[in-house]
Amino acid sequence: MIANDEMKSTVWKTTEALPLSAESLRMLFENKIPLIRIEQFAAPQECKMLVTQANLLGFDAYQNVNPKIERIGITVFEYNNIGKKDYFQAVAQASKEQYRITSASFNPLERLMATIQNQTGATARIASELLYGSYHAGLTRKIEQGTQLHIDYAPSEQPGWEVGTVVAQLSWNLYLQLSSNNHGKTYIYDRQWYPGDERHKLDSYGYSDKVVSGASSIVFQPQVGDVFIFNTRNYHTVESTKGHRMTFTSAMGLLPSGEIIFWS
Ligand SMILES: O=C(O)CCC(=O)C(=O)O
Ligand SMILES: [Fe+2]
Repeated sequence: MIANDEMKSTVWKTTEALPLSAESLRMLFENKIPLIRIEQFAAPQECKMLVTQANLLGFDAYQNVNPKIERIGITVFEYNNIGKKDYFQAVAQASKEQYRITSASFNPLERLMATIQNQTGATARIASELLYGSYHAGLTRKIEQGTQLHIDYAPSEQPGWEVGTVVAQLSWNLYLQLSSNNHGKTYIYDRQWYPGDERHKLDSYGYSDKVVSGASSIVFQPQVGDVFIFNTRNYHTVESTKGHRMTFTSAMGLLPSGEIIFWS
């Protein structure tokens, strides 16, 4: 039982990004470290080809999100309002679009799942439900005007979905295109979401700065080709960029069984 706000913060044992291993992944799920970095996960040319294909296909903006975020692919976040059945009906089309991007270069999700299985021994698979089948996993996303302070945590946001049964949730981003070394940084706070925080929610996804008052934070500046993984139950925010900022990303969660599932 959490007694007060103070106990919710300052739990990280380091402020450094660690390389991927069974141990670092466990500590990230347990929120004992802020960040895992996989350097040179993809070659610059591989990233460039993904960017070209994504721009050819064209992006849609997230619904009900300000400032604007663009993406190719579908999200459980948006289908919360539309309906679960509709999400699963849209999965096939979303996979087709993803294939049009990745077939010209490589599939970052498949590479990440293989890397995780090889380096940690965990079972990694795309999330699925008995009744509906496979989730969609993998967004090509442009966050160029920044984000609000937010969390991504299916147990609170998608309680009626199988992804809502994860015991911890992370996000991984492969940085495909960045414009400037001084903008578009990502901030992560040493402060996780608790149900009482809902009184500080501002709109469809943003929270007031009050929830992180007094909490320490880390900031990272990605390079093209890097993967960064962090715990999205922790409050986080992305700065605006002058120019382009494109990533390939999905959510990943730990099931009580120890399996790691991926979805968007
Ligand atoms: O683009 C980023 O650096 C992080 C975006 C984000 O909010 C997430 O992956 O959950
Ligand atoms: Fe996020």
